[in-house]
Amino acid sequence: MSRGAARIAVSGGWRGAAAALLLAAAPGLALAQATVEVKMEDYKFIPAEVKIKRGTTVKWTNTERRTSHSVVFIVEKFESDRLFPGESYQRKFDKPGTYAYTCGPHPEMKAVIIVTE
Ligand SMILES: [Cu+2]
Repeated sequence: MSRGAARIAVSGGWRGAAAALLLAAAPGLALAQATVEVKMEDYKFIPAEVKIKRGTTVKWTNTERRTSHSVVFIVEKFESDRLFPGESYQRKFDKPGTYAYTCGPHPEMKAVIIVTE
């Protein structure tokens, strides 16, 4: 990355300027499209609390050996498909808020996604 940037700076001109703009925009883009991972393991969501910026995607993966789980958003009364070991579900959060969720077959599994501006 740094070597490429150096070459661009040397080549200069409008092409160099455009490349510099792209590089400057890239970190913001990466942030907006970020995916945060949550594991379902030992009858727990790990981590149980996740804070993200709006526009972030959360991906839940069942890493158990035999047990299946789901993701149930309590307020919205929405349940994902049942996830068998190795399967995952993802959701993008565009609206700020606190999303408490649990697992359909295991209501003792409790966790929360906190979405900020
Ligand atoms: Cu479960």
